[in-house]
Amino acid sequence: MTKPFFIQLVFFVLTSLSGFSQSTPPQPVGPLPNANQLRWQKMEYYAFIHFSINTYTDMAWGLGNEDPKLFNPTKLDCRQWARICKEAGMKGIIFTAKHHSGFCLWPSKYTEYSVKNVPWRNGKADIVRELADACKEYGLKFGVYLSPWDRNHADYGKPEYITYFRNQLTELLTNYGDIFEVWYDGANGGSGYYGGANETRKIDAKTYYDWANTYKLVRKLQPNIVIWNDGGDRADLRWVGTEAGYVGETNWSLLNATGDVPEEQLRHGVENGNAWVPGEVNTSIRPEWFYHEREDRKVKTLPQLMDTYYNSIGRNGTLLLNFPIMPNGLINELDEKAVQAFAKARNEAFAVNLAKNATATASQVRGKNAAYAANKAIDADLDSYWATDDAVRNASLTLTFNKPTAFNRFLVQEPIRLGQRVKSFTVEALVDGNWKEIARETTIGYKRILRFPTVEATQLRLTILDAKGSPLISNLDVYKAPLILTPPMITRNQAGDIQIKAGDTESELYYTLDGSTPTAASAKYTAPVKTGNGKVDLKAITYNPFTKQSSVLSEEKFDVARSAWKILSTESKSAYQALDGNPGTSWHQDKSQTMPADLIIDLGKEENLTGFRYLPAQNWWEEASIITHYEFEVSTDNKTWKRVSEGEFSNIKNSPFWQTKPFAPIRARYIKLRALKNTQDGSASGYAEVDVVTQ
Ligand code: FUL
Repeated sequence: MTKPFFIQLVFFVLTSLSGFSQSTPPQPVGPLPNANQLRWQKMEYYAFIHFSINTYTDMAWGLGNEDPKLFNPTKLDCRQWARICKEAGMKGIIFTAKHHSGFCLWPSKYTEYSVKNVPWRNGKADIVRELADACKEYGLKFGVYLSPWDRNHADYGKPEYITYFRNQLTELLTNYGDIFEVWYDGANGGSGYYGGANETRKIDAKTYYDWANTYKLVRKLQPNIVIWNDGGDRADLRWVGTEAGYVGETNWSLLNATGDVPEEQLRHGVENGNAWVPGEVNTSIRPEWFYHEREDRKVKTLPQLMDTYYNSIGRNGTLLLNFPIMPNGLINELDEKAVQAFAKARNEAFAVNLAKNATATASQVRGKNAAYAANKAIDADLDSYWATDDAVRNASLTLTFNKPTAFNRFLVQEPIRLGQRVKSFTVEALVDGNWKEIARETTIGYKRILRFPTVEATQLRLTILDAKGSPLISNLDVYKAPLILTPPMITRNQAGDIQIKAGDTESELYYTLDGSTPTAASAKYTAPVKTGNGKVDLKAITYNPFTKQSSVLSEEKFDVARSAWKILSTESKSAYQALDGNPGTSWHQDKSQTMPADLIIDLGKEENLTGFRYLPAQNWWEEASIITHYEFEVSTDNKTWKRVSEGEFSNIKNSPFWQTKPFAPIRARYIKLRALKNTQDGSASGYAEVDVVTQ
């Protein structure tokens, strides 16, 4: 029914006088997320699970020729995986149904290289089914990883393989219920078994897979899915350019949908990008994605996991945290404990939202309308928001606490269904009557969480300095998180002296050298510990004398000291940075050095060698690249050499951590690490550290 004319007139006059027209909702500032991307973003935290045939060969990537008989998870229990994920607060699981080896964890009709040809359970198992069922039971969403690169399949590289790939995808997206996300890794390393051809096959990742048609198939089979792909075409989500567990502080959920995406844009998104492609931070709870017993002492510590949280979910990303499955088919107890502690610490940090004890006021409210008032940012309803008039780009929102309040965390959210808008903002605290700036930042997005030293204040002010449209804030929380002590960093220099460092200045450090667990009664660290030339097992804790709390333990096992080592293959003094025990410093081959490039070292005396270790330059993108293929030789006289190991450092570019290559025991005095290939053709290879393992 239309309103009588005079009411319409009064309405018109009122709206014109008071800016009431601004009581209509603000227009979106595109590009915008679609419903699947919005649903996905709200999941925030979910698991990756890596398990395959190479779990049984202790490799990062299978070669495609591994014997299916090796696959023997005697205690397999997908319900254990789901329980752990659920208790950890995760919302779903993405499973490596097929990794690069090509081995399928479901009985695909299209290949013999799968669980159907293993003696375990007489070839009757379907691990994808077991996990899909366990996810349902625990109320988790389920996703699949199907590696496009297949090192087993004879047709890989030919058009026929694309049909095979889509057939497999159809099986996975048809037979296992709702799939929330599908993952296509971009690795296309080249060499493989390929049905017995044992050769290197190169494909053009942009054209070979014909992603556009694969995506159509995916969306037809699973209309609610999100697609992750860092290979060819951009999909619904983007890789953030690293597997180290963080996205850029500036993080736009936008990208230009076509063309190559430089690493910089993966990390930060693109402010004026033409498509909504939010970042997903994928990282493993251990250095590598698959299980290696040697990494049992390298499980991410609580402070590392908390950093990962703030650097992913706290920066407008989601967190995809990986569990490697052990050969027996279970998640390791240490990993379980780590995610439990992580969940507990998050619950403690975000237990009490202090913004609840505050009143909110704003410099400007859209049409002076209560529906957009400042308190909409603290009303615990994520759908309502504080808004300003359309023309506003700069505005502030102030919380006034009912008493002086101490806090060290600030959480802020934009209603992203109307677009990501904020370009820059500050947070200030009113301390003793003066405004003190505690943060000056750029983007917000779905969620931004800031950490800063505790301040006690009567007011807190969020000022939007600039935005792509009128700023909208749907939520604002304030917390006082308890302090978490960081485990100490332990390094040993070439002379064999050990340095221990705490993450803060208040704490003390205690250590042991006899394998026992250090306490505040153990040796106190005051200066580098002289440990001579032998092997050393050092354990240390950070201890806060005021709260009497200790950190999680750090442990480093060092092999023989490198004090007598001499580098023979170069005169360059800086080459010794590869032996200095400091992972932060590195040496790179001379730029004129062509491949293969040798690093020859005299150990000073004969040793019983059983392996070598290589840590690539950690800032490799700036000056030197990472060795991916190598040969390792040893000698007693620096003349006749014996090759004791050769192969690839799989996935080292994305996971630039320590690489350990064991070999049969041998006595030698000279070692030669030969780089055959590195990540950037024609560039110099970089070394942060090179070490040996002795018997
Ligand atoms: C990488 C792969 O090559 C790794 O093996 C792992 O699956 C990771 C999630 O993606 O790039």
